Amino acid sequence: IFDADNDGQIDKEEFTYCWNNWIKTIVRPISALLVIDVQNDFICGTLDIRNCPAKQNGEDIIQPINGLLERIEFDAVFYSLDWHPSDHISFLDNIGLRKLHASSPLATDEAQLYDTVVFEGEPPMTQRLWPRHCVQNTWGSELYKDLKVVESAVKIYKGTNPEVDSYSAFWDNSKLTDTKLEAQLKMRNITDVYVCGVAYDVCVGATAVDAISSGFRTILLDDCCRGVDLHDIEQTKSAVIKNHGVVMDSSRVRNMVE
Ligand code: VGL
Ligand code: ZN
Repeated sequence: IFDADNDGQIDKEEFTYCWNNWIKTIVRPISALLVIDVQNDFICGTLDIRNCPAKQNGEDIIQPINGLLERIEFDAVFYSLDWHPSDHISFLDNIGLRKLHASSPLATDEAQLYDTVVFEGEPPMTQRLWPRHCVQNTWGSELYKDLKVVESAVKIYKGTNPEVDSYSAFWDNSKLTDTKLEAQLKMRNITDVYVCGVAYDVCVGATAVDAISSGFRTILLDDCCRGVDLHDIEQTKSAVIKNHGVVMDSSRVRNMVE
């Protein structure tokens, strides 16, 4: 904006007028917060991340996430829930229910928690094995009790197909079925997606990478995430940065309205 009456400067009043009357309409980001899998089982239940290699504590993210929800007016808030049937493929104790493929690095009686095996299928299915967690309609699958849940929020359920795991809140791991999250975001004209939750290097990372692929400006909120493995957490951050996403702390998030 060039103002010939004022040495090319525009004064604050004029800028405010322009911002309120048309710039904002054109360029204001429309933002959504995605809160990924902040459920009892990951914070204090069967897949408590305090027992995972990184020894992080999921409880640490509750205050920063609640603070963000109190301080910032997001245009939309989504909570994803890992929502498995009892016979889900990712549970170590279900390994006997399915046949392993010849290419599996481990046999049925060798596989341990967190190991990766390959199940038979078309195509064969690579799967990491987890303790039984987030079984539909159990205490473990409920959102953690101290997490603030905003009224207008939308819940996204994932991992409901027993035969395929689903880390991203957008797609299952085979990219066969989507959760309708992308359609919900596009329907609301969302441009910017803020991502937080657990596990940093599993579901949060997969969701952030898919958000970038779907064309959203994507901000990963580092202090609002806790994960399984320190090396994988570093890889998650690098992948987001390499794909032109942003990794930052929630203290730097500002309201864009007014
Ligand atoms: C998750 C492992 C298995 C997660 C879900 O929410 O990050 N991790 N299922
Ligand atoms: Zn799961």
